[in-house]
Amino acid sequence: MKNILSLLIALMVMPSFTLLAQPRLPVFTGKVKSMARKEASLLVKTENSTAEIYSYSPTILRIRITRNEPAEDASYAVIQKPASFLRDLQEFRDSAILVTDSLKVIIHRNPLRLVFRNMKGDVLSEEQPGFPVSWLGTEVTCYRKLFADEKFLGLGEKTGNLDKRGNSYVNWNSDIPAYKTNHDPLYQSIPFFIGVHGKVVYGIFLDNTTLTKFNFGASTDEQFSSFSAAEGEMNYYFFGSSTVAGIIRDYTWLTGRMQMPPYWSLGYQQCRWSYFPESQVMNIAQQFRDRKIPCDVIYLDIDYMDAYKIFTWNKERFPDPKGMTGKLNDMGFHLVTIVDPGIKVEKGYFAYDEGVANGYFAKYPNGTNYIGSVWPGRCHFPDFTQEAVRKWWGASFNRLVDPGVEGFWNDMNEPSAWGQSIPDIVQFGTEGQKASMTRVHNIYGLEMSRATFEGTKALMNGKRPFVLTRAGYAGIQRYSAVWTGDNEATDEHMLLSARMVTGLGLSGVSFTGPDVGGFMGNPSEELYTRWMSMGVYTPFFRNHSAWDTKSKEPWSFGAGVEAKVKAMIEQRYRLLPYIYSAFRESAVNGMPVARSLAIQYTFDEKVYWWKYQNEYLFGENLLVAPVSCTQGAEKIYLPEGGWYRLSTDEFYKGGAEVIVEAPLNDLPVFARASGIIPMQSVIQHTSQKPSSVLDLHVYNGDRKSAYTYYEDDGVTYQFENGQFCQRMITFDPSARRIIISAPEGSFGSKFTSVALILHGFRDTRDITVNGISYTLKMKGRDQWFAEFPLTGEPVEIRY
Ligand code: MIG
Repeated sequence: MKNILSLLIALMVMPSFTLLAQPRLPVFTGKVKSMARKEASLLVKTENSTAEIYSYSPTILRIRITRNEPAEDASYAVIQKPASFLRDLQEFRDSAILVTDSLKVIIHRNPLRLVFRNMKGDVLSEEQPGFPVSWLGTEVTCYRKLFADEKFLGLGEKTGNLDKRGNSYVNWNSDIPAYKTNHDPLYQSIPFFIGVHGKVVYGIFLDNTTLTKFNFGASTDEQFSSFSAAEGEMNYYFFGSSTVAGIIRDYTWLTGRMQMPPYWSLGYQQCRWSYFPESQVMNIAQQFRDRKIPCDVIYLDIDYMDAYKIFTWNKERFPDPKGMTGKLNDMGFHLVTIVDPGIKVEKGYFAYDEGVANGYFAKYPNGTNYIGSVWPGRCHFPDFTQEAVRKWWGASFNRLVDPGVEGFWNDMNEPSAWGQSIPDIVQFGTEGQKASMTRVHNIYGLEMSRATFEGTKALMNGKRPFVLTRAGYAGIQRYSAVWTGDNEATDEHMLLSARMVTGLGLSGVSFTGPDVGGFMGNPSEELYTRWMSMGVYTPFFRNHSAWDTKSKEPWSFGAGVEAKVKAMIEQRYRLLPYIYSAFRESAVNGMPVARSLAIQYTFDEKVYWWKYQNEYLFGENLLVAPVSCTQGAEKIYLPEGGWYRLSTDEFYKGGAEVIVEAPLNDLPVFARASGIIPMQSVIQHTSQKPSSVLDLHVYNGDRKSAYTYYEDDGVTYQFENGQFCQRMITFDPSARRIIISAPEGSFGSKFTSVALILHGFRDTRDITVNGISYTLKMKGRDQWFAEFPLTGEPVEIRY
């Protein structure tokens, strides 16, 4: 009776029945009724909505539209606040214009519809005439004009083409073992894309954690694109920087950037489901050292635990974890262990007892803890949206950190439970801040990774933890590296991985990679070899495979493959000074380590061609052209400029399609003309000191160039206090001069001299270094070098 009464009262005070009734037709924002200028925003009231346009920087705006008064303003992704970059509002009869130093927003009044222009007046993007923003039930959609030549990039970890035009995508973090190469959605939700048309670019980030959909002109007769969210606010950020790199810089300023990972995590990593017991782990480690194949990391998958209980060890398989990690560390290995979110329902298990006692688990609306089954059997799931839970989870890592684990692999955090359908009514949050699974699902992995990163960082006494995650949301780069889940040992997956990694890179996530060699199934010798060679040029280089597959360590395919793969991994270690500098760039300005050609060659049609879309830049000066393992030669595209084949120094003029040889031991990789690439001697692991000579490769070209070399201790956060070594290296061909600046920062470099290796400097046999003459020695077919000391002084080389 009481319930019926309260329902009646609720119905009477309800402003309209639209939310109760079955939605039949869309509701539009409607006509503008008022506009009010605030410090960092413009508030617009319309017939059916409240809209607010905020500025975050001259190139970053935010549009927030709600049916009712906006609710509390919170974001899991955004770490910045609005600031006053809006100039005065110009009001006209049918429209108004809001201006920053870089952008103009035309606000049409009937109906409310926004058009974004740059200062030159070019339209960057506009809401669809006739039907801009509308609701269908709780789902809110923004329709936008589709330009005839418009391309769509980004959206994070997606399958499909580099240009996502003509397709639609869904964001709902999903555990899809052995996913097909066109499957959607997968593990990550990054509702951010970059549009390219005419000579302009723009970016849009829909910051809504519910199920979101993006339609890039699929089935719309080429008229419009759209994006929508299942419930909550139409809340999108508009990026108006004039280059793709600028948009990525702005997006990663807004959602945060990667912190410098430990140097060892850039080395080669060996994983398998699962290495156990301890003797097997030690055997694998020993084989790397005996065979002199460089390797830094070994992984323990779920079988190291006692009955899959998180933060426990199986005492039979691993009787002395600390002793084992000690031995591994002595051999130059770092240990990474897996953690899953599911906490086994078992009285007496500390994580279960503590979680139940403190109310740390996700619940049904009646307050009982949700149970889903996963590896340990019946499990509860920590509510990572609560700070107290994140603290508790983070502190629990002492059971791994104390015995010496340094890397933490967050799996199954979509979250995944057997059946893959956790009910929507499962609730998170404390009183007053509760939210259902519909809103929490896509940020569960982000918040788990956050708890893991913050917790382990606090426990590791100033050392950098390495965190790896499968699921995530926009901003995941702040806490974790990402691997692309359960792929298969096929050529298609290997080539797709290039697009997934570069797609993540376009979306702010730089430290990424696939299971090299393929997780499911057994690669042929050829596929294994080719994929390992691609792994060298992948930010996260880890070989991993499922429990029912054959061994995939570098020696598992016989001596021939082993010799090739060993040489490849050695190349990875030679390149570490270059790779580390590229990571630094990601940490500083968000530029990904693996860069789609669309970042630098945005308006070159060929980079989007089906045949060339897998090519990417690895760091600033290397171009990688992935080739299937069945081909010994391939037609590739080299963008404008000049390119030297890394393995042969053969020169190619850019802006051309060329056929190149691609034997299994020589992936087509090219150094950019005028490019600078620092390298070092081969080491067996990153705790080993390379020779004190830094190999500085300079590739001749007609363009002036500058390269930033970066080094620090690779272990601690002391670089934040100035303990780093950064040098600007400039190459000026018209002045015939190379300058290595004096080091910035107080870190003493491992390198005390430089071997300057000149490529393509045909007639140069003598150089001067700070006025002293050196005669070059021959190194390779077209490589001449001289070695000289590197001190705290700048170095001027003339040739
Ligand atoms: O249900 O921990 O993607 O990398 O080896 C499978 C076992 C659970 C899925 C991960 C995979 C890992 C596996 N895990």
